[in-house]
Amino acid sequence: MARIMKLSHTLLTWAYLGVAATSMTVSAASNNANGVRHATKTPITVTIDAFQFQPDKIRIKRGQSVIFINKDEVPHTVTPDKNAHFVPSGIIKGGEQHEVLFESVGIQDYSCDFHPSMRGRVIVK
Ligand SMILES: [Cu+2]
Repeated sequence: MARIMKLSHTLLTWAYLGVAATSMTVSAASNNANGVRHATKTPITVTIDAFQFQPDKIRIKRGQSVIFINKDEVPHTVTPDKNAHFVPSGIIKGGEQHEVLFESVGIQDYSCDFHPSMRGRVIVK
């Protein structure tokens, strides 16, 4: 009997850890600027700083999202190239952020509408 109690305690502990991990993931995803939550995995952060995407090349999994944080004072966009597949960010004002969900595998290149030399790449597996 004692052995069973100990086993169930272990299971409960794992269940609790599972819940904690899940709520951490949810709170990370809820950082989305517009409050919409789609991502099934913990988002990755890309900073826009001094007219550069940092890092400008990342690898993620399908269904994962990227939060672009604009640390500049001017607006930027994350706009897919013609052969890329994700929803354009629209204008991200200075000091604001935007979450982009990547649902298609492959190389997803993007640039800023206002500053075409600002380019980045997301490799989705
Ligand atoms: Cu820009």
